Amino acid sequence: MEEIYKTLPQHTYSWLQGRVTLYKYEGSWNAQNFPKKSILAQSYEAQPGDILLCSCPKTGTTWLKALSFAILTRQKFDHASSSPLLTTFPHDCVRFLENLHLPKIKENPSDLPLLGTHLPYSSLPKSIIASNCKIVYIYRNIKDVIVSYYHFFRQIVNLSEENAPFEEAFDDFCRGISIFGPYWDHILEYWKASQERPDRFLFLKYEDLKNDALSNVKRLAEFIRCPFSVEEEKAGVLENIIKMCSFDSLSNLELNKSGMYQADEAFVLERRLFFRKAKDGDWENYFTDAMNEKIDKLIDEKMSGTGLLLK
Ligand code: PAP
Repeated sequence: MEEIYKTLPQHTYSWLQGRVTLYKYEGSWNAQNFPKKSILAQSYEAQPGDILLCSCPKTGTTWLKALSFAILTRQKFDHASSSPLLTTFPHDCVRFLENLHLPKIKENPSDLPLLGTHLPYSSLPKSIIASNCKIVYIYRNIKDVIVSYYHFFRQIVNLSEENAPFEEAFDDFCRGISIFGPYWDHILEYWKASQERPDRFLFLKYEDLKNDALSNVKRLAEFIRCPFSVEEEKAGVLENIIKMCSFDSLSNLELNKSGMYQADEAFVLERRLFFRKAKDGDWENYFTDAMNEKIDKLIDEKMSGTGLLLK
């Protein structure tokens, strides 16, 4: 690994007072330990029924994990009283593929064939690419992702907004220098793969999930081979899942307000950092007109013709 690091392009975030350095490996930026995690993940042997929840950070990963977990376990647990989501952090209910080499922090409560990953499509284990496993990809308006990303990392290194200039964070993100970024490349790799095998992919947009949870959660359940029956719909099972996995419910659980999440060998994070505001359009409180124009232009260039809307 030492030899690999020496050859990688590096970038130190000055907006985080130099406390975080990213390395570019296989076309995407990440923390120093990432190449090792990516290499270890390659040994994963895909199982026929695997479902992979894929995303760039800060685009709705925690929410998608909670929803998918609740959908698949709804026969087994009562959502109001016994769901593991009431006692276990969503990222411990559904583990990250790139962390499977770590000892289990908490037993996956039902050993579901469900995994999350932030890995770019081109870095997925070859066995997954070659398999028929289902891939759900969540993405979000880039402007809100930038703001969410900024606060997450600023808080991880304990900096106030005054000491972490947002403009610099914005510029780095627009240069593509973000964890698992460039953000648009992450999306486009999955998108291109989905054009070749549409049956394997479901693309969900964070904002659509918020604006029309009912039909999007139904789509998700159908895609992951666990559709709601007419009886379940009549009995309000769908609504109950949406409510239990909502930002208000999850962020108010004591377990998510306090306590720590072991993100990897070296990195322990406060769980509360995964639940900030969950507000669409928070970017308006941070962007200048010039920033807004710059990002609109960038996204027009990167995404034109794809049919995906990142603004
Ligand atoms: P991760 O990739 O580090 O796990 P991720 O869950 O993708 O992060 O994104 C966190 C964002 O989702 C936060 O957005 P914000 O900074 O704009 O507030 C977080 O608040 C939001 N979020 C977390 N849980 C939910 C939920 N249940 N419903 C909607 N949004 C949520």
